[in-house]
Amino acid sequence: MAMATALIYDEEMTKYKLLWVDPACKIEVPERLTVSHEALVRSGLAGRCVSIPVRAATDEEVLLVHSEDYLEAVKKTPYMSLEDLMTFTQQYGDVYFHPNIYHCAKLAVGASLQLVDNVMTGRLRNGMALVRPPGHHSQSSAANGFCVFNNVAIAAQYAKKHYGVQRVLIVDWDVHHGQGVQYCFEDDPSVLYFSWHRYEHRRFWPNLRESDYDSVGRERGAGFNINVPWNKVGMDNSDFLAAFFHVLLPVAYEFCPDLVLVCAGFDSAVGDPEGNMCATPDVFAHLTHLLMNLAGGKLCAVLEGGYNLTSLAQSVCQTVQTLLGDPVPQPAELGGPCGSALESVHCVRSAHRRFWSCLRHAADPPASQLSTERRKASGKENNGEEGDDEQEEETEEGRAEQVSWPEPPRRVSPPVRTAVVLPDGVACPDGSTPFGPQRSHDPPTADTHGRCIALVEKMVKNEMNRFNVLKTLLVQISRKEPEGQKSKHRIPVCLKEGCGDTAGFMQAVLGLLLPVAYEFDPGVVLLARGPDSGVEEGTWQHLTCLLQGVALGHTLVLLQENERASISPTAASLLGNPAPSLGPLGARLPDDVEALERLRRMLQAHWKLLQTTEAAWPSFCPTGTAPHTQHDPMKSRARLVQVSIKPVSFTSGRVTAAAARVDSCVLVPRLPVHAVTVGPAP
Ligand code: X5A
Ligand code: ZN
Repeated sequence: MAMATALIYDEEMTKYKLLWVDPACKIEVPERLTVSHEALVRSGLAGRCVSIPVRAATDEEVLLVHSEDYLEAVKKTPYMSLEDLMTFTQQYGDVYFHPNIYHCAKLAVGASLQLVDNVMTGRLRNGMALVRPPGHHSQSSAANGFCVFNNVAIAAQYAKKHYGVQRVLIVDWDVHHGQGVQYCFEDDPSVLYFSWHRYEHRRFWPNLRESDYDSVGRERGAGFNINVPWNKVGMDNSDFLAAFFHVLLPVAYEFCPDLVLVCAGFDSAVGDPEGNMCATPDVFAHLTHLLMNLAGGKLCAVLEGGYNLTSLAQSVCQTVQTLLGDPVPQPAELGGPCGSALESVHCVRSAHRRFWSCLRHAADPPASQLSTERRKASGKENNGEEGDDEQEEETEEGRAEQVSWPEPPRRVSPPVRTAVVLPDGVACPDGSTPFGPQRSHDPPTADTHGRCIALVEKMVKNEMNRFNVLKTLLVQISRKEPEGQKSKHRIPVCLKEGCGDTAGFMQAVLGLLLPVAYEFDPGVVLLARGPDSGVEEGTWQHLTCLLQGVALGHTLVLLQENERASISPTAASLLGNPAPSLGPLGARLPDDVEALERLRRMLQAHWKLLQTTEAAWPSFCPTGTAPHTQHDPMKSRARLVQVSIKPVSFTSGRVTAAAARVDSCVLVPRLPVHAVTVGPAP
């Protein structure tokens, strides 16, 4: 498969602007595109992408989503006087026209279609289109919210028509609700639309009843429209990741798209005057990474909003760098989702539980009396203080652009991405580097055990975390029964039919392992596969890929010597190749879903990212204390978290010296796996 990432940009799309005074539209400026593109050029990322020319969409393509009358009306705008343009504009909400916007809108659609063409033909792996005007608010016969034609909706229809794509996932991480996309696919089960958006119980633009969590789609499309309304501003990385772990990802894996389109708006990032959210630009690296193994890696991101030029440019860079396959940054301090976010997640999960097997055990809908609408003081952003919501918003509105945040740390591509330690006579997989005595400058540890240790040392060099302690996440996949005491740091997951049940396995990975891994924030991940684990190769690759979201991708994989066929697929995953599509996941075994739910509820007092419901709700926390407000002194001292999916046993030891830097590796030790000792100082 082709490795490259497409970047589509054309300066022409900067050549229109607001020609009159309109406070609602003044933030949508040409510089949004120039700063984003310049940042990509300056950081060297643009140079690593394949640049694809834009083209103008044809009438036929625009008509895939829009009405003829609307297209004909927009066609006349290049010839209108300023006054006529203003009048034409007035029939729509929060949008402006300009003599050149029709031309740019055709290019924005064409750019999105160029991206789809390149990705669907397999010429390029994935890509991003930097476009203006944005698209997700525009509707069949209406411009809206700076949008003229619905770029992403047209792209989805086009992919279905020209490539016979059966299932498209549209992820709309823009801070506004893409109601135009929702209207387009509401009754269409072949397009799953997910959108989170600032809502504030309908007080935020576009103030639509149908943006709430209970708009799930209709008729055959019921279940294929997922709205996560944010009812407070100030949502942060934890809130966004919680929505991914507990809503989007399980459903997306169950849905199994052939193509992923992202309405990539960055007004959901910190500093944006529209969103007033607190997610840092590096969260987009994680959002991108978590989607990159769906649809065999076929992901097309199309720019939507983003109005703080600094935060926008940084977020665009994070997204593109992740598409290029560079290791993702360490997830910033994840304190767990706030009460209001949890309430939203809870509502969405219960609204969708009848459609998706992965949500079947979601909690009942909340009693309306307990809604955040009535409890202004809940959530972290106004910590216990009573206050008038409206007034508070205005203050925050004014502050948004003055908020400061640290520039995301530079992300580096390691010189050696994946090293392998192999028994004699096993060929080194493509793209990997053999590690061992065959390289003269390596330590003279001839045995595999010694080489394992030396490799771990290399991986963690200069990557000690802020406590200056090496935290290790140990993930063991095995057929054996779990042994030893369960605790918050030792989590055995037992699946009824073992790891061969892909639906159950992925549920455990997405809903339990990843949230714990992200919150734990390890310095290194040890992923060990015991003998005859029963896990399918493709599923294993997904696990390997997904776990690289933590520990800067420092992943050590241990395979059994007799599983040589797994070496290449594993190395491919460590090298950043997308895992193969798993096919739509069937129903999870009720026993497994229930066991996992039970485990999650048990652990969520400690691991806040496991929460899917506000713990203060009576059914889950009879005492009424929210566990996530308690500080757990043990957590910062914990150095090892072990998640075992039918575990084998490991012992802790000490890692000492260090040498050159390696990011990930595959090991096929001669010794039994349990002889490898890695861990904290005693
Ligand atoms: C694409 C986008 C926002 C429109 C806001 C109007 N549109 N108040 O972010
Ligand atoms: Zn937006």
